[in-house]
Amino acid sequence: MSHSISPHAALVVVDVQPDFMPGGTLACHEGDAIVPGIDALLRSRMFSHVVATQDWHPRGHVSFASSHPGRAPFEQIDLYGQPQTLWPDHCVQGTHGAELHPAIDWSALDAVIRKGSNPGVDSYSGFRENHGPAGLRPPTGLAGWLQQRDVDEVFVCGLARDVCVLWTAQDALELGLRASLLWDLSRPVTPDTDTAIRATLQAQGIAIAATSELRRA
Ligand code: VGL
Ligand code: ZN
Repeated sequence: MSHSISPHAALVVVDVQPDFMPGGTLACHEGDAIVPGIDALLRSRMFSHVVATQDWHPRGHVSFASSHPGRAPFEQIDLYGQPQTLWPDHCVQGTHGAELHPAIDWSALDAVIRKGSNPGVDSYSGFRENHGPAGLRPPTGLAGWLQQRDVDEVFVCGLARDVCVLWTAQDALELGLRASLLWDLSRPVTPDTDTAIRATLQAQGIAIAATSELRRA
């Protein structure tokens, strides 16, 4: 299938940061393999709107296993009545691992949404925090940014395919946007999730797209 990129489509590049690369503190499987393709896609100027998200945690963030004595990375705890995976320390504000990846030319970026900066709440989706008072999950502003530009379709890529990329695409769909996940420009943090992720996307109506199928409108 070929996807023609309308002026009402946005590219959302999720969490392409050194800590999610091999050698980083929360490495995604082959995370570095997507870097040249994302660089080329940004340079192509194919999208009228380009947004990046940046995982941006303070030291001691609640999602870090190191903040919970006796707990190890990748264990789950109950947090505000919901499961929270505990991660290795990652994307600490101001560190090299938290930068937007230095091998990508980000000049085409229109906006950067930082997320996860609330010390007590995680934020997987680029659209809203994982929890909030009275069940109201605080929005990041991305929804309004897109809606005010008449965006009706998003293509989501980046890291991690099974966490922040997935949650961002799901929220886009919930907001009434058409959503596609650029499969070749994403990688998972947990290997062997590909089959389950594909099934989830298909069941929910999120398209699985390849960068090679993208065509200028
Ligand atoms: C992510 C786990 C923790 C992601 C961020 O970008 O997918 N995963 N923080
Ligand atoms: Zn994080």
